[in-house]
Amino acid sequence: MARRHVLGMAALRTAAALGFTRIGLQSAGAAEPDAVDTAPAIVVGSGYGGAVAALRLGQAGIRTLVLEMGRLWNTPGPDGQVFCSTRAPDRRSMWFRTRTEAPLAAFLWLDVVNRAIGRYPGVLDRVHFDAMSVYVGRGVGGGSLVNGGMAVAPQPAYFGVQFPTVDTAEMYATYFPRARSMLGVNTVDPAWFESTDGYRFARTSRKAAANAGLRTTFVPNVYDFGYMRREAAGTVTRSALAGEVIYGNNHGKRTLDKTYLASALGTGNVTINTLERVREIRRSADGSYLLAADRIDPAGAVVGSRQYSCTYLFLGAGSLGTTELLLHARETGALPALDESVGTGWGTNGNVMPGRANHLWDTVGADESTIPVLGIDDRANTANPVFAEIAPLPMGLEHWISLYLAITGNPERASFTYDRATDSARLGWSAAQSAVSVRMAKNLFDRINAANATIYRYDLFGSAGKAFADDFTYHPLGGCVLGRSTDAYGRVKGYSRLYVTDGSLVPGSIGVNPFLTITALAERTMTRVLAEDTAS
Ligand code: FAE
Repeated sequence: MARRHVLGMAALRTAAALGFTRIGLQSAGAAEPDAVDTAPAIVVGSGYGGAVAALRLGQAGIRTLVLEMGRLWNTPGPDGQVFCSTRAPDRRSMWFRTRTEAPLAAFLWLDVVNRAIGRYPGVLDRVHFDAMSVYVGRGVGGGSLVNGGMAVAPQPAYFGVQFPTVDTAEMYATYFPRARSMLGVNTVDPAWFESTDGYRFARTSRKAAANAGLRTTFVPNVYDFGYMRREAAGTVTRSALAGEVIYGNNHGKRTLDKTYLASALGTGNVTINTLERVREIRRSADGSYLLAADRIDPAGAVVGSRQYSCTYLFLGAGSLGTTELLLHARETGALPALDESVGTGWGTNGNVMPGRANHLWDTVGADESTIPVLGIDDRANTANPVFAEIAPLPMGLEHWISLYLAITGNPERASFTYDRATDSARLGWSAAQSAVSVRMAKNLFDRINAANATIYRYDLFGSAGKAFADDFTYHPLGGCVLGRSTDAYGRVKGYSRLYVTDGSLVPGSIGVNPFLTITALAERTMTRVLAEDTAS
């Protein structure tokens, strides 16, 4: 396996160096071979669900094509870096935008955060719906390229409530450990955490929480903490300690292209086509699946259309991408037997982001690590369950702000509907549903402010002077919920050999950061599907 992983990494490097949009062991040669348009298995999307499917299919000897709308991220730009920094974003930062749309829009009410950029298939997208916008990663590795790397398992009891058809004991004994090991999860050394300036902000927030009688807990991560310690010691190039995260980390983070996808390519059975966006799926008379994909050029123009066919189709396009594809297929009559529940059960994982102002003597440090490692755990509070990630705000100066990403137990769910006029999906999430997350988070942070005689920051989230950013989520979940739109293993109801492996399976909330759960569920699906469905 190690040798195969190395071969996969080499294929990724070669494809990047030669500017290929098709990545596989074969493309390690000088010329890009003709594209395959028929494969036994196709995987849509290369985030967590897609990457697990690709690796396990490849290992089973099944020739597999992965279609990813984003680009491969390992070619240095003119500045010698693959990714741009959060402090000086350029066209690499966002998906076909002329201006960045950072979650934190302002500082002291000033519009100093966002910058004009050129249109390009950048790594972070913000998808706008009526009352909610959704951040997603674009590229080979999906959300792993832009996220904070927090790899947290939910509480078993909550997992059991959300997934009544899944054997909880088996998940915690087999699939969560498998996901952790494959993703390269590690933990910060507690002694180093206590001493390093990079986590002064987390220690300050921990003290404020403790003053309110609240418990904090360490959270594992896929960022290599050994690397971060060397960053702090000045022996390697800085990434987490240089403000890099939402527009990509140039070093230190074990993103999917370095883990699952490198191993998948190393099997020799997996090819990844980039800058190809699947537009529609249907089924032919012989039961195979037909896909139409648009080829996108770096300026965003559709420069061609490709048709693909496969026997086994795995959807890993994320909660938005997979739900949109299936909703479109059902509503246009391409896959009319899809269940009525497709498009429902969607939620924000209760995401809401507040900031607090600390006293002058409670400093957060100018050198914050971008990688969160602590969460305030108030999930036992049944009226207002909250797990609040202590989030960094790496501005390169002392600002006395404590920022949080609160994951509240908001029970609100929304549905997508297909809008025929625009041929797109509309999300029925309302501002009133976000207000439920705010109420829950406010309950917690009011207690922290009262115990510390501190106040909220009203200058961070736009001109309206909001204390809570409640109009975006990092954690879109649901739309094709496990056990409702699919069977208990992600097999889509109404169609054989069609599977969902991504965050759309999670019913709107998982109580903690979701990618470990998505990965573990995908591992469980692939174990079952490869044992039962592909044998004949
Ligand atoms: P995802 O990773 O989104 O992958 C879907 C892939 O499919 C993407 O590469 C898309 O470009 C591609 N795609 C979509 N539609 C199409 C199409 N039609 N044709 C071809 N390709 C397509 O899906 N979670 C954590 O657990 N811990 C964290 O610390 C954390 N921090 C986050 C920070 C940020 C800024 C963001 C945005 C998210 C964060 N998340 C975090 C959420 C996490 O990244 C997310 O739950 C997973 O990435 C979802 O995995 P999926 O496999 O569902």
